[in-house]
Amino acid sequence: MDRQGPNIQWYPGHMTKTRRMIEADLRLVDAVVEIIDARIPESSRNPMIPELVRGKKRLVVLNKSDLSDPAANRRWMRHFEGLGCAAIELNALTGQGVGAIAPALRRLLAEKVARDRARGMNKPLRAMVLGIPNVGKSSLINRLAKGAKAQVADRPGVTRGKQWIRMAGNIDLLDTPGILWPKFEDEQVALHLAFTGAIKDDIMDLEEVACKLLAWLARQAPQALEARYGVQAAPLEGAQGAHDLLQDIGRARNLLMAGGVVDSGRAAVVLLDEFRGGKLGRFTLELPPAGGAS
Ligand SMILES: Nc1nc2c(ncn2[C@@H]2O[C@H](COP(=O)(O)OP(=O)(O)OP(=O)(O)O)[C@@H](O)[C@H]2O)c(=O)[nH]1
Ligand SMILES: [Mg+2]
Repeated sequence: MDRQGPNIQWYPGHMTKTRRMIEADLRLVDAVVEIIDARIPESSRNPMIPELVRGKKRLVVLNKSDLSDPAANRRWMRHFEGLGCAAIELNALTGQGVGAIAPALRRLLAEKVARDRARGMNKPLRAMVLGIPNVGKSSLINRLAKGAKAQVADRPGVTRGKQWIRMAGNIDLLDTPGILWPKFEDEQVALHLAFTGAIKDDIMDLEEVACKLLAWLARQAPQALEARYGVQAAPLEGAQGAHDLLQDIGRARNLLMAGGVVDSGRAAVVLLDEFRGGKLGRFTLELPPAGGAS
């Protein structure tokens, strides 16, 4: 359904063009459904969003909430509600949480609904999906499209060639999402995107990413590493410690090359795959600032 995949190279000209397209689409809608990755709510947002969508009501969808820590999901929802947004948890793969979207949008737009009603109108509310690559935009749109009674036909004049999906609750959703770029320049952000699989693996040094992830896990949840791989994860002493731990994991999984040398490249792939798939547990890498909204 998307025109662009996750391989986008975000050069400045492309960013400007994308931004203009999103600005044009924003004029057509009453609200924005901003999808973020519940494991990395900060890193999976484009920092420009608040400015870009100013004046529009915003529903923040914490997607992939099956992979993140449930208590952290609740904290993040309170955080976004404190900023005046609506917020829900979603698993776009199973559809869990999808039924909460239309009611949340109607509550968010209650004033507009009341205004329309006072004028004797019952116009559909209109919304669009926004998010960085790989957060689950297509999964959500496909799910909503399946649940919809019919694909809303092109309505020339009103929508200028756009396709809409009519959802439950008298809501029309633009069928193409706005794709924004994450903030790659920040090293911490880039790593968190890499840990969760939002950055293509072939542009990164996977062993380095795996070692950084191991350092984080050894601090936050050594027992998860110990339980899954039977390794001693804590205490971990610096970069060499992480590298040794990756070797231990490779050995535990029998990922050996000729001469019994551990294939640390394959060990890195295994660790990252299993972490991203939730096999080590549910983790949230970023928490909202303490003390409420900021
Ligand atoms: N575990 C889990 N995986 C999900 C969820 N939502 C999406 N995914 C997976 O995440 C990956 C990306 O999902 P898409 O729906 O293609 O994401 P997108 O935002 O459309 O990505 P682009 O088109 O690349 O911008 C796919 O492998 C999905 O199966 C979720 O709630 N939980
Ligand atoms: Mg997509």
